[in-house]
Amino acid sequence: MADANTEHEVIIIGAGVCGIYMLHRMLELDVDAVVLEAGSGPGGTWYWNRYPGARFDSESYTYGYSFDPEILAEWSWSEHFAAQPETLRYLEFVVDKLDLRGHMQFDSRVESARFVDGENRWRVKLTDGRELGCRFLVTAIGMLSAATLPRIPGRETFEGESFHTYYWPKEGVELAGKRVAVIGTGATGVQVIAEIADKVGELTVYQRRPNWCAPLNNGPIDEQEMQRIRASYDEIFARCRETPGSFLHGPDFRVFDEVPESERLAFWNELYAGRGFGVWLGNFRDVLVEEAPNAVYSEFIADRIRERVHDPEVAEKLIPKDHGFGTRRVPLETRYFEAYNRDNVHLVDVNETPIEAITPRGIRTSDGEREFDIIVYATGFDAITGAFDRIEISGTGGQTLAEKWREGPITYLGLATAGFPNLLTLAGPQGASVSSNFPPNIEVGVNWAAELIDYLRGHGLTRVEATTDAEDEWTAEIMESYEGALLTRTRSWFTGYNSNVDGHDKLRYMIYLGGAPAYRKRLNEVVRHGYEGFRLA
Ligand code: NA7
Repeated sequence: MADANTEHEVIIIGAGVCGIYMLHRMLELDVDAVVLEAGSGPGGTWYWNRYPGARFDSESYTYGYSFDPEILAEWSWSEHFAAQPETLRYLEFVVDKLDLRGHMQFDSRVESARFVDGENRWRVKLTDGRELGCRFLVTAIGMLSAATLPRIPGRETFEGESFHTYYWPKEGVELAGKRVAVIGTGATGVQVIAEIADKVGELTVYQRRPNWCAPLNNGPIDEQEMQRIRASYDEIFARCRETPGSFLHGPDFRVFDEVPESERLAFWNELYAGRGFGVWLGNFRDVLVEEAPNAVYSEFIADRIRERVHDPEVAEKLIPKDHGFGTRRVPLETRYFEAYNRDNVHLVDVNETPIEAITPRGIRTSDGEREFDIIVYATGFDAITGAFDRIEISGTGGQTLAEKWREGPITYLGLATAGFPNLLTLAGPQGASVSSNFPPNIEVGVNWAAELIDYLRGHGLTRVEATTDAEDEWTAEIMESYEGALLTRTRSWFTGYNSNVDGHDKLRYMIYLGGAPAYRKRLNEVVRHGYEGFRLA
């Protein structure tokens, strides 16, 4: 007889933004579902990333869930871009409000999942030896949850404290007076550097490639403003539904060449002084897709950096020369560039003086050794597919997902992949949630998956699998959308590069570039055509 504690209809891996909502939808539909979560509490990204400065680059009120009027009415955001502790509190509030904790198992890391063909069920093994079973396996494992450390010799010999930003110690880190090194200047490095510059003794930043950073322009939200925001949630979410990235900011379709220079500059100054991703996604569309306008805008941003950094040599080092603005993820910052005007902050360009080794006392470059008390690795993630690769997921015929995706992901709608029946890859590669404001598109993907599961149950079906034709077509479409896109001309996690992971040194088709509205339309069509592209049995 099936054991009610281990045998479920649905197992959801991950209790982050995605897993929380998926669980809620399952319970609403009266589906027996459980969440397995490696952390000791819910929150996912916001549970783990406790480094100083961690915060949204999405407006808080566009990042919160939109589905529950009571949550919207009861929750108040304190800042336009909330910091990690507040976001974690928010997700905990949602979990408790929806009474989900009883269906979540924490400290439960999934090691492997195996599809049993004859039974149309998954067997799921945890690292603690437990084994569970389910009909449908839903991954909500995050797109930036497989942290990667740099391949620098001697890392283990360092005698001070060292950690990846993702694993910033829960109990906090004493920074006052400490000699701190930060390696990496992506969105994470930029946040942590700006936040700790005036809290540490000495801060040395090891930069390989600078990014185009721009001001976040955060600000507090008082009760009155929160009331105004609450009253406009309908418009806020409607606006997010219209824009390609599901942010408040969408492209300006005026033709770049037809806008007089003075008008263009006034617009750009406005964007630079405005909140959030307007500076990137609210720009002229031409700037985002065409090289010449992109170069003009990049120079505009470079001049802002030159204005903000006192030492011209340091300023030039902080200005990207190998890629145009917005072709990699734009880190939003608060006084990041000003940090380099401080006497206690030092910038080391590792192209000039490469890191040779981590030593027991610090970091040795070709220029000599510097001693540190703390080394912070802000070196990023094996993005989007890394979390999948870290679980041994085997489908029909014993093939593993890691093998299937070795040369890059192949999916149908970013939600399923042939050979892996009853596996729904929420927040997986080639879906819209990974290339946009995460929660709005998570809601879309979760609703779609929940309806599919409900449909199958309603029709007495026990198996759903993407066809190879459908996934070939989808993946070809994704590849086509990359053609000519400016972001393919540079290496970043958007395009699947990671110098710290074997084989990740070529372009991978990781994200959907067609925009969230088109993606939603496509999902609806698939349903309308009776789950076209899926084999149901
Ligand atoms: P990112 O954006 O991948 O940044 C990682 C940074 O670490 C980046 O500056 C890398 O330089 C640098 N890096 C990685 N390996 C090395 C080595 N071996 N030596 C020197 N420098 C290295 O990750 P983040 O965590 O900042 O951001 C990830 C996302 O999280 C972000 O986009 C948000 O959406 C949230 P590189 O540029 O590769 O030369």
